[in-house]
Amino acid sequence: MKLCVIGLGYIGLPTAVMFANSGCDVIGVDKSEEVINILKNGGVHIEEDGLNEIVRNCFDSGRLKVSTKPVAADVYIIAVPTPNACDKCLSCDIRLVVAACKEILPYLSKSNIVIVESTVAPRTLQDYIMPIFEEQGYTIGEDLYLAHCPERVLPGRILYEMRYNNRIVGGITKECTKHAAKVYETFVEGKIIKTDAKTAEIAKCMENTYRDVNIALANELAKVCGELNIDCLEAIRIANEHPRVNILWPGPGVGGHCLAVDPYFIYSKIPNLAKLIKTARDINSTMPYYVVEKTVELVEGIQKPKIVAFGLTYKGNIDDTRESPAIKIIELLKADGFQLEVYDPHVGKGVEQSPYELVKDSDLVLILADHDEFKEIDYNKVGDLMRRAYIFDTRNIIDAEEYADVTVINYGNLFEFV
Ligand code: SAJ
Repeated sequence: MKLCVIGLGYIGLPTAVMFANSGCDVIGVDKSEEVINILKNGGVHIEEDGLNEIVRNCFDSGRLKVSTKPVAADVYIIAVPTPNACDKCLSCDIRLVVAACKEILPYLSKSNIVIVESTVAPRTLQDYIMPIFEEQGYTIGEDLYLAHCPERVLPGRILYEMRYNNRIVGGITKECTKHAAKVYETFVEGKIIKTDAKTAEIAKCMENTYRDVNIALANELAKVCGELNIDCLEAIRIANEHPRVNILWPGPGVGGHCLAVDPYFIYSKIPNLAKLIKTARDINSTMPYYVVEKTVELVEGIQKPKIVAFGLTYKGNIDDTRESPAIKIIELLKADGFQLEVYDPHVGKGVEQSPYELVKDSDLVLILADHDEFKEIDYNKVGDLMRRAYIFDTRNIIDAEEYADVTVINYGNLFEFV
């Protein structure tokens, strides 16, 4: 089986190597010359455990080739970004998916399979993608098979989850579903769940919306508890002792290219009905403002306070800064005129010095990502070097009892300091 994977990003590149590793001939296509050159020169442009090694093996075996242009293949997998459009409801911008479909048209032949992996709004395949191929004379389900097969992998565990997670395969027709499912049977060891395209589209958006709404609840509870002088973290821990309760954790906000984006794909379809989804988005996307407001209160009264932010990425142990609340917080603090140092070993920020050197004479360390490196820091030593040993841990990664020489502030005790 010969596959052409369009878009070699966080999903496309691992997908291409999974197929190549299972014996398929894969051409990975990316329009960025820079990405193609990095890959050809033995590197990878994204941080993901084990990815570099497996990419190299696939190149060495000759199963993976990369190019800026598509070629004729049996299967086309489209994994290009689908950001929010710049409209009022932040709908799904499918222009790159449409462009990729148009780009493969000259190479297509009868009985090819076209799979869209990019997350899209419900009904996108039916309403916008199918007509592109029909206009060329194809009958979907008879001489061309079109399906949506969203990925569900967690950044940081992509290679493992791509193989072992259950996979949704939703074709335009039953024949489309059958053909697309066969493609994934090459390497997927999880269950292959067969459905139709529009159900697959909304199911994928629902998964991330579910998580976004649950995080919003945790963030709202953190604010409410703060106002009531209650330790929110302790309360969540206790509530979670209930056999059917699993409240998530408050943080600096929700980032990444999934939770902060996909819920709008449902909301924008029917805004007057999708009220909870929008409220959750509003709660999560305004968390950086809450963190900034509290940070300002924490340094109040200090002449020219120096703040050191640990973490730029949207979550721990990855190098992905897309939609990162940390970046928003840093931008807002800088705009307010604060003197700020930023340290994030995963994106090479501030690494010229050690974190201990960076915190010298600072008044507040602000923890914004839960990288393992941050958990290994000796915060007593950090405290000794700071001018005022305050740490605002928005990720709740430091055990305050372990460190007597610093004041650890988190969503459990923030109300005592502001
Ligand atoms: N977060 C919190 N509190 C929590 C949990 C997470 O504030 O208790 C924050 C994180 O710090 C981060 C954001 O939420 O900023 C999102 O992180 P995440 O780990 O929940 O999810 P993603 O965006 O990295 O990956 C999600 C996953 N979806 C679900 O868990 C439903 C993944 O399986 C999807 O494949 C991925 O989106 C995607 O590509 O859609």
